[in-house]
Amino acid sequence: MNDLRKNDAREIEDLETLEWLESLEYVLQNGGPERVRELLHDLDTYAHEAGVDLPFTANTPYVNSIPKEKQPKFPGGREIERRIKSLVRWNAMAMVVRANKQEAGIGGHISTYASAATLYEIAFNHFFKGKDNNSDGDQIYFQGHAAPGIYARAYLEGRITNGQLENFRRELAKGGGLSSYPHPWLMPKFWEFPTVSMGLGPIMAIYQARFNRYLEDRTLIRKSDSKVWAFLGDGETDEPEALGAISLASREKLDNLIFVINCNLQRLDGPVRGNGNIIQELEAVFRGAGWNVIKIIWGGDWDVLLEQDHSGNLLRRMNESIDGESQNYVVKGGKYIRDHFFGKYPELSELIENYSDEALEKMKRGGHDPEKVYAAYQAAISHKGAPTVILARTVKGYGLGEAGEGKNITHQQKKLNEEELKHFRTRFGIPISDEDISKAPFYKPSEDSAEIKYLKERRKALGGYVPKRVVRNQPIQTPPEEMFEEFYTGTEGREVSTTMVFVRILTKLLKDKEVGKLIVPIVPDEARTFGMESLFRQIGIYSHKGQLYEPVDRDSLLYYKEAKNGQILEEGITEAGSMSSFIAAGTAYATHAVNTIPFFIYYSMFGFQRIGDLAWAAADMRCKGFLIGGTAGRTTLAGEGLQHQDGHSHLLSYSIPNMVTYDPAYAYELAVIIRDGIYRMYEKQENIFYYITVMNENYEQPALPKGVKKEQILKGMYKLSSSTKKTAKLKAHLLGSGTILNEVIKAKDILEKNYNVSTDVWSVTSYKNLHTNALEIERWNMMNPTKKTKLPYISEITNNEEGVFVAASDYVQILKDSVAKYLPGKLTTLGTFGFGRSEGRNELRDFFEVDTKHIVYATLYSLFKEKKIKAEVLTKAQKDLGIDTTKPIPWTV
Ligand SMILES: Cc1ncc(C[n+]2csc(CCOP(=O)(O)OP(=O)(O)O)c2C)c(N)n1
Ligand SMILES: [Mg+2]
Repeated sequence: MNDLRKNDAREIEDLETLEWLESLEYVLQNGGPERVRELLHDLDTYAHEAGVDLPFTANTPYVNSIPKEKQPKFPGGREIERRIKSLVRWNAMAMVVRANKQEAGIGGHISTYASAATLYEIAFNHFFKGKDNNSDGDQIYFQGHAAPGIYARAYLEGRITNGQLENFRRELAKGGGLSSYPHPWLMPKFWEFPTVSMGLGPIMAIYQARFNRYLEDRTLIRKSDSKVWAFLGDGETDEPEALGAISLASREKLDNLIFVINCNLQRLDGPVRGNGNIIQELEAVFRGAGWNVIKIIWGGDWDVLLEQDHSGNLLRRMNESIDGESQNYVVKGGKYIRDHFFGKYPELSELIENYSDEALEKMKRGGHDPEKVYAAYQAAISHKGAPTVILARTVKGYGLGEAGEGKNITHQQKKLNEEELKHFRTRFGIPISDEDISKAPFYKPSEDSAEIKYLKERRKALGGYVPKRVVRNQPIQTPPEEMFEEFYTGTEGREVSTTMVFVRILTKLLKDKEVGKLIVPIVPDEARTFGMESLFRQIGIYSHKGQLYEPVDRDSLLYYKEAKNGQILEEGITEAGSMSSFIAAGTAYATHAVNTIPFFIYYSMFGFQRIGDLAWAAADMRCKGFLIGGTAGRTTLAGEGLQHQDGHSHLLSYSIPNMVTYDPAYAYELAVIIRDGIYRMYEKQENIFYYITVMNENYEQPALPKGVKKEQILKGMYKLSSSTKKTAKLKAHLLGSGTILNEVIKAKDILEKNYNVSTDVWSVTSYKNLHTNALEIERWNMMNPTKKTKLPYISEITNNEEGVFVAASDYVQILKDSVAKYLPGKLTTLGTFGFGRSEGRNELRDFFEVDTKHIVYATLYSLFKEKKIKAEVLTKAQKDLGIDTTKPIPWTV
């Protein structure tokens, strides 16, 4: 085809398009949107039948979801809100710049908040609900890196002092400072939700919204119109946790949940999708999952152009945009926009003929237009039956100008030179003189200024300042000792596992008048694994919809019962989701003033190793509750092998400072620990949470020995039995935990009978407790050299003992090594360092060298090293005990 004919064809096509569009417009005017929908559906069917393969798309065009005609009237004062926002912008920028002047490299982020200012300010002035008058308010997950803006607003509100602002990122400075990011642990009266480890905010927000429903359905709180808001970055959505649970939110129809994704099209290094379009991509993902999606892409000034464009080319051009190119429109200015965006089609060049380059440059992205943002939020809070996501297009580093607006380096920008500061000041109209500008001073108008008055009035009308963490719960009464007494008496010959004991304790707690309704059992599709299926029927599985079907096992006693007031959170196979539920339930004492007590039971191997960062976030949030690591221990879980056998979760739990950790062996230990846990967390209101391992090995559960104090069990170690062999020359102390305590007891018998070693047995319930207590005492001694030296608990109880010490457990050696120096004799440690194996229990214990014979042998070797016995005894023992000295090193194979 020659060029002339090509042009003709193009013209005809354009004409054809125009005719179709005009017809559609006619139908829209006369028949309304419903008729348009019908018609398009029929066209679609017709094309399909004619063999035209229309590609599936979950996308709508790249325009605002709410057309101008549907925008509600903006109720606020545009001008005053703009001024307030400018002040927040300035102070947020100044706090980062000043902090980096004081100490280079202290960090901080300017550009994230700069892009999100309108998104936050509209919410602060019109939507976020506070907690005044004992209301629960909204739960707001602020984007971690936007923290400077949130502080800057609190500064204007009079909640944060000049000094604190000055000490941003200097928390140890005199007078106190501000934490870099939202950390309730560090600022417990301010921040509620830690969000800076990206991806955790969104998933926690989803489960928070669902837990709010759970509390309502179980009548633990009143129904309210509280919302959960999660603000996140567009780059953040690449985290699997960010989008991994979105279908739960739509399935559960969580219309109390709003995601606001700040689509500044950039992350740290560069564009989120240079060659694509992140807004369209996210739209498809969320729409596909059943969310209500609201896009705010273009500011109001674009509406004028859209109305004037009859060629359809503006929409076409918008749809063609890829993000890498859009970024150029920010960085390269008006001329570039004219040439490259509008210049592609002659009709579009014509359309903007009367616009100056500067005017083109100033045309806003939707996320910077208060009226568009307001309209989106209004639509979101009124939407029924599905969660809403708002995809707001913004400019990263908005307002920074040459200093980094839209540039790839903008995320890391922390310093502004004098010219850049002046530019910022002038652009946002901050009354700071040229002389003062280089210092980047904070600026706050007087209390009776229109700005401060307006901002305070708005927050008052909305129920008080946010963010704000308030703890309003009343302590509860710990269940009485009698409830636990059956566990102190032993099972009298009956063999049961500590998992079964745990389930029995849980069942009793659930029946308790006081705490029963507060217990929240959480399982990631493992209730049957842990023998908890009787609870299905007894307390029901929570489902907002109730049970719409007859379960196949309806005739059985333990049928799968779902109910609106069900108590179990059966999360399905999502440890991250279950942990998020645990966090929502374990922090409800603060969020809702309800003392819910979560018990999250899971395969211990799929705990910290899998969701360690969420456990860290829980710790930061002062979360309470019990994490129960089931099928724990590297050698108790026969057959399962490398991916299932856990010998190190206790080591991982060491790393969480406020986590109390136990590896109990017996029913009475477990009962004492759980009761004390409830007491410490919910009566004494300590900011701790628990990790307890339970095992699936059956054995007789002994009675609480006379003379053993519960307090010793809690401190982490007590003497289980003293040797009756008082005259023997050789002395040993065996320390055992969990199921391996049974191996230790068998070892004692052999040592006493065959080797004439007087042997005492100690049960160690928590190496972590012993270790942290020792650290504390040693530190005290060091700080108080003139005072009487104190003894760590472990030293105190072993002080007068003689002989060698051997410790064995189903966990890695280093746990036991952590207490070695506090014992009066040499400690030999046996543990399970290495990859698990598919094998039987006995073979595994032999492989890892934690079985009876290895404990006996290690004890003899220790006595030999102390020169208490001869080498020949060892050589003989190897043979008698069946120690294979040529076997491979367990952690190398
Ligand atoms: C889990 C995790 N990984 C990496 C980081 C480091 N990090 C901080 S901000 C950032 C880029 C954020 O981009 P985006 O989510 O788009 O937010 P924006 O600042 O653009 O609003 C990165 C990689 C982090 N905070 N958390
Ligand atoms: Mg971004």
